[in-house]
Amino acid sequence: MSLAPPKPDLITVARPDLPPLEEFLPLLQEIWSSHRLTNGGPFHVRFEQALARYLNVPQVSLFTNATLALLVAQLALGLRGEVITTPFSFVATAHSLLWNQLRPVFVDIDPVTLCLDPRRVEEAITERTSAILPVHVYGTPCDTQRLGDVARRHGLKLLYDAAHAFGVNDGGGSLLRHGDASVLSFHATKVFNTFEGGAVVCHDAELKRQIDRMKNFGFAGEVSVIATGINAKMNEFQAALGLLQLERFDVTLEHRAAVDQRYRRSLERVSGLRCLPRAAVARDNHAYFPVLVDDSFALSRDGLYEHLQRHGVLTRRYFYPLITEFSMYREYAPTGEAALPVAHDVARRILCLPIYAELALTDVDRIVDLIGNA
Ligand code: T4K
Repeated sequence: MSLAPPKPDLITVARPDLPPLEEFLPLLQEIWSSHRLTNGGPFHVRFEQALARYLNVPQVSLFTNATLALLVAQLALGLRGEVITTPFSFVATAHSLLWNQLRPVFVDIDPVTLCLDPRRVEEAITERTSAILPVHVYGTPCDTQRLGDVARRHGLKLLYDAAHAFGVNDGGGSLLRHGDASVLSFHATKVFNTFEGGAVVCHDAELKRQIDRMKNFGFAGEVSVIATGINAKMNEFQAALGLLQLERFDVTLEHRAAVDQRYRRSLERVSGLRCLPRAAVARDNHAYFPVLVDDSFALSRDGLYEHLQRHGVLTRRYFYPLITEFSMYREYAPTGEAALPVAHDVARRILCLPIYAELALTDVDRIVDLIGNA
């Protein structure tokens, strides 16, 4: 399989991995012939089963995107009142709570993993808390053991936003086996894409049945609606692409790993810039390449962002501003001693460099040279 890139003028932070078009056309032909476009058609069935096998997880429910998957998973898990979550994420994590009339309680992150700090989680639990919603940021595992302990001791649901964590194996198996459920994103910018898409992974067949009903308007059979569900189904085009993407994912990861390794080696000579430590996992997915810009670096983080942009390299400040900085979350932002010092510091210094399977190592060298000469 060739991953040779058409040379883009600009280097963007992400670039969707796609199979050769000629491999997709026969699947489109099947869809055209069957006229089955959505509502759990044959590609949906095949992709759901193939995904469960590939990820080695018991239950998978496909979605049209991760935001709706988060929303439905929370409904199916029966969350109420307050949910403890992270301010250092894409805004969809918190938006899903507000759409469900749940109150986000933001606590600080761990300075090494940049995921929710379990100690801060435990301090924030009240009698109104029903769940914890951590994020495996950049595919780095949260402290799943301690979060699991906290959830068990306090009788809380544990729902992981695993939008970045497709294919990560933490040594004991898929990272997605932790908690009551995990939500994946297959958006174009993600390590595994189905144009747009997502999934809920869980252990329990009954929970999957509920989730499947909720993503299909609440239908339980042809003439029975048992809940106020929503339309969040994955269509046949997405599912057909997903089947092809699964076949190439291992190769995609090898290319990403090479990019990751090149950055790490070359950036060693640049002072004032720190790569995040490699996650201690059996299989990383190299979903992002974040660096922290220290005050000792020649430019501020925003200065470096602009410098690279002027040279055609479009980085992103994932995740700046913090979710708590957006107007609809200000009322939930903690103040005083609980005021999220680690998250604020990281959001001020973080920069995600381009990483994707087709990124040439010579382009990585060019990006590092641009950084080194800033
Ligand atoms: N939870 C977490 C933790 C998440 O990070 C996300 C999404 C979600 C939940 C919700 O998942 P979904 O509902 O989306 O499945 C992107 C994505 O839109 C978003 O999915 C993602 N997180 C977030 C981290 O990043 P933007 O605004 O940065 O995307 P955009 O359009 O600026 O794309 C970045 C670069 O990628 C572009 O400069 C060019 C390249 N690109 C992008 C697209 C869309 C392409 O080459 N082709 C494309 O089709 O948000």
